[in-house]
Amino acid sequence: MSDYRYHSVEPASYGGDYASYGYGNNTNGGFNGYFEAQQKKNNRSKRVVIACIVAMIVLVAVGVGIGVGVSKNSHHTSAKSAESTSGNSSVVSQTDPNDPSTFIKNPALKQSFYGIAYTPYGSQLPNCNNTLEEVITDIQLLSQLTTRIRLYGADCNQSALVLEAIKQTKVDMSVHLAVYPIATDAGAAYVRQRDLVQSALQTYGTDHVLGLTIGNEFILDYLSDNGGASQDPNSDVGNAGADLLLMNITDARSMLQGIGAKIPVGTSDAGSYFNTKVLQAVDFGLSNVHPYFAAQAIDAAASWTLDFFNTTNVQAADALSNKPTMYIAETGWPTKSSSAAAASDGPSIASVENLQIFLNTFVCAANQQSVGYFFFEYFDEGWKVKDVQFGGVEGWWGLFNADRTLKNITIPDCSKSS
Ligand SMILES: *[C@@H]1O[C@H](CO)[C@@H](O)[C@H](O)[C@H]1NC(C)=O
Ligand SMILES: *[C@@H]1O[C@H](CO)[C@@H](O)[C@H](O)[C@H]1NC(C)=O
Ligand SMILES: *[C@@H]1O[C@H](CO)[C@@H](O)[C@H](O)[C@H]1NC(C)=O
Ligand SMILES: *[C@@H]1O[C@H](CO)[C@@H](O)[C@H](O)[C@H]1NC(C)=O
Ligand SMILES: *[C@@H]1O[C@H](CO)[C@@H](O)[C@H](O)[C@H]1NC(C)=O
Ligand SMILES: CC(=O)N[C@H]1CO[C@H](CO)[C@@H](O)[C@@H]1O
Repeated sequence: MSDYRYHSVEPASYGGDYASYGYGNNTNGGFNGYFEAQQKKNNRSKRVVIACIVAMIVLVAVGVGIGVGVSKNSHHTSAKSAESTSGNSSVVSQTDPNDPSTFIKNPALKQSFYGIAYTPYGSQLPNCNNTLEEVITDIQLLSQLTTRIRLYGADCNQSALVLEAIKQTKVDMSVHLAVYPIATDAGAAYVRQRDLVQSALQTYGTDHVLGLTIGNEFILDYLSDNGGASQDPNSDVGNAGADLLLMNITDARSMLQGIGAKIPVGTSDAGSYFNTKVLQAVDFGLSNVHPYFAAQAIDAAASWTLDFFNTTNVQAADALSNKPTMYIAETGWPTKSSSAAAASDGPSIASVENLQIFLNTFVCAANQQSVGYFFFEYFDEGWKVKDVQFGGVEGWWGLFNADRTLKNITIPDCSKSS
């Protein structure tokens, strides 16, 4: 069973395989990797639109921030370089407005999550409209839910912003830094982000760094762009993609060695897309496992996720001599959709009630089974939310809304049992 899934070659066989769990007739192919691949292509073509919207939102946000006297003087120019600053006091209160470590905890938040997936708002080229203020607010909130977060890339100085926010909030938080290489840019994205990671590590050290992830769905994307996502990750095409990724993994290791940073190096991919050569070269693998895209009904979602991860990812990694540690890179449940058509995937239905059920059934069970996971995700990604055209469920996976208010959910309380 695990081999079948791990080596599946046709979208139909994924659908069929998921159907073997009792949820057949999956209308869109039942295959999260393929779905994500399509979404990404759309995303790329919409980048300019997104950038404009993000710029607009941040402009408004900064305006409001000044209006309510949230922060210190000259907010505009100090936003990205301030030595000491504070978060958004309309979301998180601080007893000392100038000391982010004095934030007041929200009793509704419980430190029950192994980890949470996080991208600081606006951390996207070309605009880089992220701010330390916003990252501080995020870290204040995230630290009440978990002690671990993962990033997806390093553009727009996000590694340093996160490490600076951890420093100023003085919270118990560690981060998987990441580099998001692109197979078709001759290594430009890789080098740009590697250098940002290096600089952040040189400034902040590794005390709050769990590891460095090279690649986000690199093999899935490579297959999608070179013949289709239905190909085996260990096919010739998959191995050609792996050779590219391996160059960057090797380079990242020598960068880390060069600065004396002893942290593990890994990669992240969709659950069925781990190439064996890549797994043999990493210390850890982060696997996206999405019951929603696998057309799971909510009542089966948590057990399906844990079983898929165990049989497909953990067992494949255990069979290798280097035995990379596997984590769930993303799992979660969307609360709504920007289009009615995407609001369900077979028996999977996007709703707040179903997110609550997934939280209730997944979080404490995964903790008890010692499964390392990064819940997807911290908040709704506002810049995607605005684009109803390609939106679907993409922008609606947050525990928090885009404005950082908690959704109508109860956070499970099982921190002591993990
Ligand atoms: C602070 O949070 C409020 C409420 O979520 C939001 O409306 C406002 O834009 C935020 N301000 C900044 C500067 O992020
Ligand atoms: C990156 O962020 C850190 C922390 O806020 C800051 O000290 C540094 O100046 C920033 N670098 C760039 C290039 O923006
Ligand atoms: C990173 O990988 C790309 C291919 O994706 C390759 O062209 C580039 O040379 C690599 N760079 C380094 C420094 O490893
Ligand atoms: C994972 O799979 C192995 C082999 O089938 C099994 O022995 C183990 O109990 C499973 N672990 C969990 C947590 O399901
Ligand atoms: C919040 O969720 C609860 C439980 O599902 C429900 O009874 C209540 O109506 C919801 N409140 C809002 C404002 O949606
Ligand atoms: C609000 C804000 O800071 N907007 C900026 C987004 O990024 C572009 C490009 O750097 C700037 O021109 C905007 O001012």
